Amino acid sequence: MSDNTENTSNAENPYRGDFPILAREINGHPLSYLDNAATTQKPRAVIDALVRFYEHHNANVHRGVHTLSEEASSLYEEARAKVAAFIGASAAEVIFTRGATESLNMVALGFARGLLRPGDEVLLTEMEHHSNLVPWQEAARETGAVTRFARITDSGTLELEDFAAQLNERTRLVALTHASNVLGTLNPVAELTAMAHKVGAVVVVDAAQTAPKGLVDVAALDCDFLAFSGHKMYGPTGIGVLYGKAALLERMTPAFTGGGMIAKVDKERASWGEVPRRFEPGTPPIAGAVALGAAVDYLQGVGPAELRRREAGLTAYALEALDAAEDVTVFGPPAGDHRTGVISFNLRGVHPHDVAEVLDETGVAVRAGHHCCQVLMQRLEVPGVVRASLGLYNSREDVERLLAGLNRVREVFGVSGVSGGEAARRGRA
Ligand code: 7TS
Repeated sequence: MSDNTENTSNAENPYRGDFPILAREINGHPLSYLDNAATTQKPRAVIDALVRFYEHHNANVHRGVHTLSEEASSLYEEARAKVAAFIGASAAEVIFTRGATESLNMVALGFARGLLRPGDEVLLTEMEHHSNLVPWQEAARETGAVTRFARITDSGTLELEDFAAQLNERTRLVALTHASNVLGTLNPVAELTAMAHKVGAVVVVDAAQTAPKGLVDVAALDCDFLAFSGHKMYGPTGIGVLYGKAALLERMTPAFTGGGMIAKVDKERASWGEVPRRFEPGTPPIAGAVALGAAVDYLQGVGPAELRRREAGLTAYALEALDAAEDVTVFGPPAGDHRTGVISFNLRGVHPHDVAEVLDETGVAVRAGHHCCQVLMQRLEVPGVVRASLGLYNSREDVERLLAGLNRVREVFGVSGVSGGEAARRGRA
């Protein structure tokens, strides 16, 4: 069992109290929120930043000379600087978007469509979220390029030899996830980027699942573009980030145009303003950006090492318990440095949605289904999986409530509930 690094009970978790929603009861039970890969809950500091902005500083940005507009503009730009520092970028390389999906689409629309020619290849992996798959599929379809998929192993890691074998002089773009939202697999992005750069490909990284863990350092990864969402990193919905290397952003065409992003407009044409605002037409999600800055402050207050240490310990604990149950199939790599706290599994004889529904009756929030990864579901040969994904405020109590909830599922559906440990004690394992 892992060392005593996690608090056993929710009451002892030093962060849980920062999140007001976690005081809620669900179906008469305390809430064990284990759906953090979908979205995280918000700490008081982030909620307060939103309220403070609207109560004291609200105005449009970069337009007025009045005091409020200047305050709003500087808060918005301060947030950009905080996000840039958080990922090791410069502020001019950080574009605020509505989320990871929009960020990836902006690159597909504004960069890939200009880059790809008939016969060119886009290399993806079998573990991509639809948001990092469909935009490339569409870009390929429109340009006559083809998409290829690097395979994954049976334990849910990327097959590095296959990735290497599929890279060739026709590979113009590689789009891959930093961590899988289903398997928890952490991909060796720095290594993969170096391989892709050797054949001259542009590398786009989906960091939706790793930004919340403080794992993104664009200088170390050396990727060309990188996308993530605020709402998965304890910030608000409706705000996200596209990072791009300065030279590539200069080459990218704005996918969306309008006010606030131009240098000059006449009846025939317009010229673009400076990067990054060239890619932020219209009124941006100002309050969201400011509150994302507060989320970054919060995460930096906790510290990436602490985030990782807590999650790794709790992940090992949960995986050990689930692996011990002979009627549970766990997908993804074993506990260790190469995975996050996203734990997907199926309970034999019960549909994933039924598992999630009964767990909800016990106050345990998990997600079930294909998790926007239908290519991965085909590879795993399952219609869907149950996913428990850990956040900063989870403790062993949440994992224990998940395990107890699974016993309830077994009771309700009349399926066997002998755990590996019990089976061994009874001499049946
Ligand atoms: N990429 C990955 C790896 C994701 O996990 C998600 C969202 C996205 C992209 C898209 O992010 P969005 O904020 O633009 O929607 N993943 C999930 C999930 O796993 N369950 O709900 C949303």
